[in-house]
Amino acid sequence: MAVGTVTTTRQAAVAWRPEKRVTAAFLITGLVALLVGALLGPLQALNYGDIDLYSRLPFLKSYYQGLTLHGVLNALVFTTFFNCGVLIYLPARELGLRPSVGWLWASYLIMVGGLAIAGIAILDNSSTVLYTFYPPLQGTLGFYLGLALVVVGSLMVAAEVVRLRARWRRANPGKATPIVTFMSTATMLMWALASLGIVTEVVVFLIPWSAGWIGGVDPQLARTLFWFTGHPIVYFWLLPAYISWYAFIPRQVGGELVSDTLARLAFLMFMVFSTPVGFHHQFTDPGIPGGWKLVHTVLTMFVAIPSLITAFTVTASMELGARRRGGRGVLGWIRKLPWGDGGFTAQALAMISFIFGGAGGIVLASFNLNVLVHNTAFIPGHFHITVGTATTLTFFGMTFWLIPHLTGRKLFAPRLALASAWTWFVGMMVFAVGMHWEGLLGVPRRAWISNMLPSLQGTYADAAVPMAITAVSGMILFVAVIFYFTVLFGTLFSPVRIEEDSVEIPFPQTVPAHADPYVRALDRLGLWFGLALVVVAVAYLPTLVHMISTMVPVPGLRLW
Ligand code: HAS
Ligand code: CU1
Repeated sequence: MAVGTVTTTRQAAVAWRPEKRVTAAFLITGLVALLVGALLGPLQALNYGDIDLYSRLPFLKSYYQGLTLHGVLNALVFTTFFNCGVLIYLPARELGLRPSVGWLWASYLIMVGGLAIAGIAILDNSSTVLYTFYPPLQGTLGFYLGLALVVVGSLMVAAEVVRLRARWRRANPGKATPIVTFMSTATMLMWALASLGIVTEVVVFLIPWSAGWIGGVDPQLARTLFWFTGHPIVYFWLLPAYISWYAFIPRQVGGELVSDTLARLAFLMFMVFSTPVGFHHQFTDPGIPGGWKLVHTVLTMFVAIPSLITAFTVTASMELGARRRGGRGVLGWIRKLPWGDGGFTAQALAMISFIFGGAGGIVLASFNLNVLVHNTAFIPGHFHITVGTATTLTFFGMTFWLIPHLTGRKLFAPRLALASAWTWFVGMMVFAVGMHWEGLLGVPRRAWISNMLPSLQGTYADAAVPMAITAVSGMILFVAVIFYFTVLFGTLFSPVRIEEDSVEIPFPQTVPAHADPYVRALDRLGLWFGLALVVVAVAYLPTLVHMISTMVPVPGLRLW
């Protein structure tokens, strides 16, 4: 396992125990949510293989209820909890500054309370509104309130990250923020800005509507506010993975981050360009002028640039490490990467999946290609190799060192950990092939096709091959889930104790030159945040103002 440069004495390790406990609580809660959500995944895949198990389940009423649970737990809950854990703990350790543990526990409890309230609303089938909860589909108050509490808790953690960096800066005037802290703060600031849409949608409209205080909601406005957050949230899922790729992977492969400056620039570009692009989810929505859709398309291409930067910087950093380990040849160096280490391999496979996920995203961002596949199985195909693999598999890789680090327990069955990474990767890639292919044949997303009316059966007969592929992928992923969670719980309950902090955080060795004028300019996060606000205001305000002034509120519908 890679080692870091942070000096860790036994005393220091013990002193950090309160922070470790709260971090572990965030991570484990997120991972348990993932486990429940992921166990429903194979049922979703079988539905696309025209095999209906949902009708036979005693505890779920429909495919749609299962899909709501799957989407909310995997996309919203797992990611938010996991991110809150790592985005506060890693900077705190990098800076050597203790965050307020009481504040973090309060944030955690608010989020868990929210999760419980929303969970009940989904499980009792009162809120089968899918993870995008578009009005006029109407869930119960508990669903919206619960999700709001999860967001509130995450913003409280964001505030603590910002506060931590401010404390460090006061004590270290003129110095550039260490890179993990820089990236974590930029990510949280991006999330704070991004969350304005969903907070407005839920607090101003959906909570009063579901409580019966207002009679209707304008679906168009609600969707627009949703996607204001719904696009940048995908970077909230991705950026903690990028932190690992930039800051930790180079050390784990024996290399170095080749450009600290480019890495920082990438994060700033995410802060500025992540939010003003939501219309690329609404190309087919009426009520948004074509010109503004075009602006969001152009800005979407801008937000792909930091990912392209990442692809080259991270590959170069890994190549450096592989060549130091004796790698030769144009591509021969790849063999010298530590493929026997599950922690590395999970993340390398995550990167490979993202080459395809990212390319698919760029296809989707083009208006004329988007209309061919919008609302088809192509879209879940895309997001299972972005959030489902690039993010999730990277998080798996991180847990293989982070959970032992936090809990002082030895990683259980490292070879099984490695196997879980490969099985997840293969399962998701096979799933993606099936779903993208089905999408091209017009198979819709979010459809209970395995339970269609007899008169409609056979509608998707020409998609039989990709549908079979999707069904098979569900089985592979089921095995991957068993493998990964055996490793996780095996570690958590392992009787084999190791010295705390003996698995160190693989912080990068390089520190930026403090006098470097570029790094100092990049370090002015407040200024960049201001710029982000301006860009978002320009991209959104004209359309939002018009929508608000022409609102057509409609009452709620319950179609399940
Ligand atoms: Fe997306 C829909 C466009 C990235 C997630 N996306 C979705 C939905 C989700 C999602 C969940 O424009 C569905 C929402 C719903 O339910 O309706 N997406 C993009 C674009 C990007 C993109 C342009 N998406 C993501 C990421 C996600 C995510 C990241 C989650 C984490 N997406 C769209 C559009 C839609 C959409 C449309 C709407 C579709 C519709 O009609 O509804 C870009 O950010 C992608 C840029 C990425 C790259 C790839 C860079 C590659 C890297 C890997 C490096 C590899 C290495 C290999 C180093 C250009 C960084 C090393 C080699 C070794 C040997 C190890
Ligand atoms: Cu998007």
